[in-house]
Amino acid sequence: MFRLTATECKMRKITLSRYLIEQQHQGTISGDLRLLITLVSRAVHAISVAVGKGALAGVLGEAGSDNVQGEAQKKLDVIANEILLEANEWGGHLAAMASEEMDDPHVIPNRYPRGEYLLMFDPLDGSSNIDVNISVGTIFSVLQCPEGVVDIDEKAFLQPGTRQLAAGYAVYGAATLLVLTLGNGVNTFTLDRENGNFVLTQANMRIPEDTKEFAINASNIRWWEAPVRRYIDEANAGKSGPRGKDFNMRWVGSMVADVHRILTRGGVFLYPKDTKDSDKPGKLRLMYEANPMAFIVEQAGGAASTGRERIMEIEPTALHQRVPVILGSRNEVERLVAYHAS
Ligand code: AHM
Ligand code: MG
Repeated sequence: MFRLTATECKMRKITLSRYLIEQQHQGTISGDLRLLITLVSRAVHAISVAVGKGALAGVLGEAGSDNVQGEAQKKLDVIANEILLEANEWGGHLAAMASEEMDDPHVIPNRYPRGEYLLMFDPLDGSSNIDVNISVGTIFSVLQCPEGVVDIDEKAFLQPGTRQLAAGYAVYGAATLLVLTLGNGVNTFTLDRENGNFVLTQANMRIPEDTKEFAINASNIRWWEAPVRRYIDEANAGKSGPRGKDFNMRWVGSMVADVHRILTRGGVFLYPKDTKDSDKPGKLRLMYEANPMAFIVEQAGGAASTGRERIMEIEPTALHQRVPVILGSRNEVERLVAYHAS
């Protein structure tokens, strides 16, 4: 496993293309998986341009439609979804795609060659932040299409997160970042806006095991279950409480931004099960939010759980199913799991 400082990365100018070619030579990925990640990165670049133009391109505001979860779609949700579909449809590497913004999977049309991979994405995560100019992102996950499946439907996608071959997210923030795991560590690439290249800027990222920072939407406190309430109460008690240290809290409201902070300096992110709506065991979606983030966090030495089970081991039952999410610094996640067990 290689470790480079930011300066070394800059000096060596390892582009995403070069990184992927080297991974292919080492046998980590196939040529088709390399193409898939390359095309996703092109889509990320295009979405970054659209997000960056904002009101100038008339892309802010509501689309006037709802997605399958009954949430109002933003114009940029729809645009980002289209960009990802178009970028990935023709390459011959995919069997189908699924998205937060589409009720059913999009099977590759007959006019294009069909490949062996399945791509899932949340095209614009945190899109409620888009109109107020706060970071948003894209999350994606890659699975193998089960052998022998010809008529692809939702069932082909219902595989546990442990089967993911690659996962990543983009953050459209002050800089546009692409964070990627191919199952052998986590690397961050920064978009060089002058030439369109993604350049490796943080290699082999590791999440500190301990933290003094948590991320949760505290306005939901009245619906939290006892273990979560206990954890947050103890953290808020600070130095004189059972944890013996003061904690800080951050909540961007875009999972990509909150997770990226945790990947960079540690912390724990919670969107836990609560009693607000008994039909929803959490807010975040398993297949294209929780699983890819869990894969990345585990690859960086962190942990990801619902509080009751490891996220990546959940046997999915529906494409758009929701799950509780607790992820980040390993020791804090383990503490929360222990609180749930007791
Ligand atoms: P989205 O995919 O529709 O944008 O919803 C997911 C987002 C996450 O990015 C974020 O962590 C969470 O919803 C914020 O929820 P809340 O507004 O309840 O704080
Ligand atoms: Mg989302």
